[in-house]
Amino acid sequence: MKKKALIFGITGQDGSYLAEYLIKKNYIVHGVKRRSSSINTGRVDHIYQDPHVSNRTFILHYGDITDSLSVARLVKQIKPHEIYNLAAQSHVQVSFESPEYTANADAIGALRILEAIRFNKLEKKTKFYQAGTSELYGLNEKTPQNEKSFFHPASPYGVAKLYAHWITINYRESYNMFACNGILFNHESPRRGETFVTQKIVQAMCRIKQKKQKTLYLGNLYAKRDWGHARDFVHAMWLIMQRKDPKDFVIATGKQTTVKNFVNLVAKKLKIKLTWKGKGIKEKALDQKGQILVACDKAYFRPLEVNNLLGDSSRARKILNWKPKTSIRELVSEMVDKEMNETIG
Ligand code: NAP
Ligand code: F7E
Repeated sequence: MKKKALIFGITGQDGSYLAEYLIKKNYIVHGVKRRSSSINTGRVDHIYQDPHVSNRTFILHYGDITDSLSVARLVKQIKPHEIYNLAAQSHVQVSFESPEYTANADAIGALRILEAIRFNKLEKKTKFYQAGTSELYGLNEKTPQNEKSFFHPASPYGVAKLYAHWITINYRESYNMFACNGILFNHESPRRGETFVTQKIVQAMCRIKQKKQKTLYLGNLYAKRDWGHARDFVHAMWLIMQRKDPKDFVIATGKQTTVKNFVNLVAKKLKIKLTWKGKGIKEKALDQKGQILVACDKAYFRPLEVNNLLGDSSRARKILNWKPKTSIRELVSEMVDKEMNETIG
């Protein structure tokens, strides 16, 4: 019998890679998408199967993580072996603008799924994965961060995810459920949302190369992130769920890059020569003709910044035998190639 997985957040970056991965592993994948006025399935259209096809391995359902009834109904109807909770308002800066919604989706959303498993008496059958984040470490700048490092979230997003982290552990300890957290550091891909910094840089630099845009405006150039590839990271999610005992794992590359260096890597790939000048908000990157290609804009600075993230994933490397396959240069190359191929002409 094929295993059934239920993915909340199927239309997102990770949901799409995870669905592809599980279909290849012979799962039947059920995904939850929310209703929107324009179509939001672009990342999974290539694996879509018409409802009239018999023995479908990819099935989409409407639902919303802020709607307990739809969550409970789907869990009851599908009775999945594995649930991956990837659904979230996942943008840190937006969480300062919409803190209440972020708490509802990112914190209580996890509780709704856990309760639906319990309410439907599926504790023994259904395993639960919670999409945890390096944003939990926040102001704890002591690197590298691992499963034992203390949490000090620095945004409504981070605080909401802290609740989700602990409620997952609480259900595991209270009800003996297989419920676990992957504490994933930043991971990117050509499918990354356009307002996250890596994709924003790639898209703008490609447009600059094609003379369709003059300047890229950014916020803090000196934030350091541990950037991996989403494809490698969804593999870790699956490995976490295959264990006999539920355990939480940090997933990271163990290598750190600043936002500014990410700009330099993209410029290098596009053969754009940049010269950096100035300091603070006045820092700029110019091309050989003296045109300003990159500048800072206060609008992109956050009320509170997470400056220094670098993960130590030795537990995952030892117990799960997981390690990242993609270097940051390969990641940049893949993102730039995809963008250039799509926008040529
Ligand atoms: P993403 O691209 O922003 O995808 C988020 C997904 O959640 C989308 O499918 C979105 O649907 C869905 N969603 C949002 N609100 C929802 C709601 N109320 N009900 C149902 N679905 C909802 O995020 P991602 O990069 O794939 O990340 C996946 C998960 O990992 C998120 O929980 C994120 O917080 C967490 N995480 C991400 C990273 C990273 O670096 N990527 C690192 C650590 C943790 P729409 O398409 O309709 O918006
Ligand atoms: O910012 C700085 C910004 O928005 C990265 C989410 O997936 O990873 C992601 O959160 C850094 C920050 O990602 C701009 O201040 C500078 O220091 O790409 P980001 P994030 O905040 O790290 C974690 C692990 C998650 O869990 C989240 O869901 O880049 N930065 N200038 C900028 N950031 C943005 N977005 N835009 C700028 O113009």
